[in-house]
Amino acid sequence: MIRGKFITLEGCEGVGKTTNMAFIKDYLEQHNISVVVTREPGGTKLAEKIRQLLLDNKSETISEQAELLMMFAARAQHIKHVIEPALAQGKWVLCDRFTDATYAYQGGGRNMKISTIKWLENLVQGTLRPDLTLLLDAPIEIGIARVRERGALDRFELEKISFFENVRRAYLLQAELYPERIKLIKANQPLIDVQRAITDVIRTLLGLCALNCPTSSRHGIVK
Ligand code: Z5A
Repeated sequence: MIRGKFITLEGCEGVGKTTNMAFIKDYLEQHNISVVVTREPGGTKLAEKIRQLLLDNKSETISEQAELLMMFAARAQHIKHVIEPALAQGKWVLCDRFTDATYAYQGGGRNMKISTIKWLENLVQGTLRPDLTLLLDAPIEIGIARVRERGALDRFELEKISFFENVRRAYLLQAELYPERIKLIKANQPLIDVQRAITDVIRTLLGLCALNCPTSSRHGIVK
């Protein structure tokens, strides 16, 4: 069985991650790829409970350390019960946020040590890293305005603009550090143009898969 690919979507609030998940899923399925769509924090019963605790803006104050550990506790469950089994079955996993979000929010936003995050990443993930990450990027004000239009704000969405500026900066640094894996998509353009840029990147990945694994062309992967 050929292992599936692991694709993650990242970016600050309101840049269009959720909107484009469905688009990417449809695009992959048109190429006869079986896709598992999931999200972080979340993806399993227990991890979704942790998500609720993390987003609740009425709970007791959550310490930075607790927040970081809860992200990785949820991730450990998600990897064991959803991500790894799907990849092993040859399915592709499309995940709304993953560990780049931890570098951005807990590292950039909360100013936690990168070495600590890296240590937890290695502990929880072993060698698992996304094959491709689409980083949707737009000026903070644009995403925040979109989210505010939607209504009630969660615990993260109540942070100050400076927090999100730091998050965005940390995301862009990740993209600089891992240019092979992280592809930057301009998200402050009409949706049709965002989706054209996403298609270009995914098509390249599909082409590479077909080259590295000639049998994959039988599954409809484009060359
Ligand atoms: N978090 C963390 O701290 N550490 C971690 O390790 C992880 C997560 C994994 C939950 O994430 C929180 O967890 C998150 C970070 C933290 N903090 N916050 N906030 P989430 O993914 O559930 O939350 P989110 O980023 O706020 O998601 P979102 O608000 O749903 O944003 P989005 O998915 O990127 O955007 P969207 O829902 O697709 O689009 C928003 C609106 O804009 C919607 O009305 C669209 O129709 C519209 N839209 C989208 N694209 C366009 C374009 N191109 N033009 C015009 N309008 C558009």
